[in-house]
Amino acid sequence: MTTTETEQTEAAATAAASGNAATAAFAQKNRAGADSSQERVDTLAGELIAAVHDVIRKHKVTYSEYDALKGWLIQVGQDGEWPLFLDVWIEHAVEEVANETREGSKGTIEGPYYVPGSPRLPAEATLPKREDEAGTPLLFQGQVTDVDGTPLPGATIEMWHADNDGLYSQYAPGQPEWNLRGTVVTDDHGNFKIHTIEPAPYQIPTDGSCGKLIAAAGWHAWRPAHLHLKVNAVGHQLITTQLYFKGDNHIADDIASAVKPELVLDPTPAATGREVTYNFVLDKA
Ligand code: MBD
Ligand code: FE
Repeated sequence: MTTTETEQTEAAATAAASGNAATAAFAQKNRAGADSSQERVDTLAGELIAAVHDVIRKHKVTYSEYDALKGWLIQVGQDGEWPLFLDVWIEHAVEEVANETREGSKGTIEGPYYVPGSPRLPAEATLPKREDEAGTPLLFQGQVTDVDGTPLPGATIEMWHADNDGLYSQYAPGQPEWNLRGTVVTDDHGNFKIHTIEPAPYQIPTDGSCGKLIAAAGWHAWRPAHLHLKVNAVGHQLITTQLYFKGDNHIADDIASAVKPELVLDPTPAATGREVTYNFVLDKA
């Protein structure tokens, strides 16, 4: 490859590149305890397959439609887009069940672009960003408490979000490794102040299998702009969540069905950019 070709390849954010990176990252995930009993697999796999049969009979699915499905499923794997597909269209139901009895702050889906081990930062910090990072400056501040109101010093707030082009570091070319990713530790009063920029809305890559499905079905490919968070403290339940911005065009029709009214921020103008306060309440472990 010539230098020019290499640069062009590296400059393009493609579905296959982000998909394959998300697939490789998932392979590294600690999935201890991911096994299920034979009885459980029998029930879940059996009922899922029966549900597919029901759709086929109800809509009289043809052989050409069956072949289109087969080809598409094969292509999802080749594009590395199984993490994207599952997290966009399936994860929200798993999250709903998992957090049914949670009393504290609302959670929502993790999505495909979390990376563990982001740089550890003090209670007031600026997320790693490029010198010329585009986007409206955002001050995101608040307190982490227990459900009984006790402040939680030393709680960790892992934050990751897209840049002003809607792209995530480590899943698109051109960003430093930990760009817009950090782990902030709350102070003695459980407080934190995170300086970052407002992310842009995220569009599902249109050049891959998920994009092909979206186009074929006449859907749109957008998620509202969002901040991803994992908040945790010793003796408490980890919360995985996302926060959105009031007035965003896709609050009401997120392709990933992950917006909840409690998760919509309404930042106010600040000296530079905007600022917002949001408090996290953690359930006991
Ligand atoms: C994202 O950024 C995201 O958060 C989800 C859930 C799916 C695709 C891209
Ligand atoms: Fe996201």
